[in-house]
This record gives sequence, structure tokens and C-alpha cells, in this order.
Amino acid sequence: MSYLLYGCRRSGSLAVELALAEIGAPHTVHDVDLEAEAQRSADYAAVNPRRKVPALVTPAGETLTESAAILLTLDERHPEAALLPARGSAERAQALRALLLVATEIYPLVEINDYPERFSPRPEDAPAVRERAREHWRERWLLVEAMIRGEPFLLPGGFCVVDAYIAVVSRWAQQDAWRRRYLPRVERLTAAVAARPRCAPIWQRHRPDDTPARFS
Ligand SMILES: N[C@@H](CCC(=O)N[C@@H](CS)C(=O)NCC(=O)O)C(=O)O
Repeated sequence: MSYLLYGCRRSGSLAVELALAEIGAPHTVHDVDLEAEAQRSADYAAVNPRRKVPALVTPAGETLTESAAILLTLDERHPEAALLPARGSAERAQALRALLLVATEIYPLVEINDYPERFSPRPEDAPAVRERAREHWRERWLLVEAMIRGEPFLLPGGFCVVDAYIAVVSRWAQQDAWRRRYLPRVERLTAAVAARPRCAPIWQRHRPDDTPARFS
């Protein structure tokens, strides 16, 4: 029995794929081509009525959506993989804080960046709407940068699945030059995630142009 991940290259499903690889859980990936708007199809709405990736079908047949909820559920279901620090620990509290900051305050901005026309009735507003989203994006990533206390990972205790989440989401919104200049910790963290033995082949498949060598 294996997991079925609905996802798209370079999207948020990459974080779930990295988590499944770290667990060593058998899984298959069903491609939902966002460029072709496949997420808008009736077939996919039956999987996730919100019409977004990722969605994960568990070996028991449950459908999970919402990237942060999926990662938390994987942590609960696979304690041996230690995707997050121990329950009740101070490190776990900091991991959850960062996970939810990225999931609720940063990830939603990508919809405004990618589809600004959804946020104004006037097509001519799209560039300004997008630029405002990018301003929020930059402000909020500086908060994440300041939360990184480990070297190179978020937590001094070492890798956790929130590092994979930070690595994936930080690549978006066409902020490469800004990020390299202002988020050196996020960059080091991302390079370290991309170089992890179980993550490297997946990262390479999703982001062949964004390899660890480019971060140094
Ligand atoms: N809150 C959702 C957001 C998921 C999301 O926005 N996914 C993007 C790809 S990274 C998507 O499917 N976008 C397609 C669209 O908005 O039409 C989660 O965390 O899973």
C-alpha cells in the first residue's frame, strides 16, 4: 500500500514529496499540470474542492489537503522518521511557529503573485496587486530569516520537515536576486535540504536550475 500524491513540479507538493522521501514511504505522484489549469477540472475538484495542489491520498484511502496539515499528519503517522522534534519540546514549538507562519502568512501570497487578476475586477490593476504581494512577501520572509537559529537548519537540533517547507516556498514569487542578498540563512538552509541524500534526487527533478552549487 502506498501514498498517492497529487502535485506539480516546483509547487507545494514538492515539500510533501520530500517528506515522503525522508520517511522512506512508498508513493506515486499524479501530475496536475497547473500551467494547463488541470487543477480547475471537475475530476480534480473531486479530489480537492479547493482546486489546489498538494493533495495526498493515504494508504487507507483518506484524502488530505493543506500542505501544513499533510506534513503534521505525516509526522504523527510516521514517528520513527522524526520529521519534527518531540511533542511538548521547546524545539517543536519553534518548528510549528515557523511552519504556520509560512503556511498562513506567506504561502497565500503566491496566489496573488501568480494570479493577480483574481484579486481585482480591473485587469489594469494586476501589476500593482502583484507588486504589493511581493512587498508583503519580502517583509514576511525577513521574519523567517530571523527565526533560523540552527546552522544550517531552522533549529539547532538539526533538520526537520519545516526546513523542507521553507526551502520549497522560498523559491517562489520571482525574488531570486532579493533573496540571495537578504536571506542568507534561508539560502544556506535550502542548499542543505537540496543536498540531503533522500531529498537530492527529488529536488533535482523539480528544480534542476536551482542546485546546491548555485547557493554558494
Ligand atoms: N493552502 C494550500 C495552498 C495550496 C496552493 O496554493 N497551491 C498552489 C500551487 S503551489 C496551487 O495549486 N495553485 C493553483 C491555483 O491557485 O489555481 C496549501 O497549503 O496546500
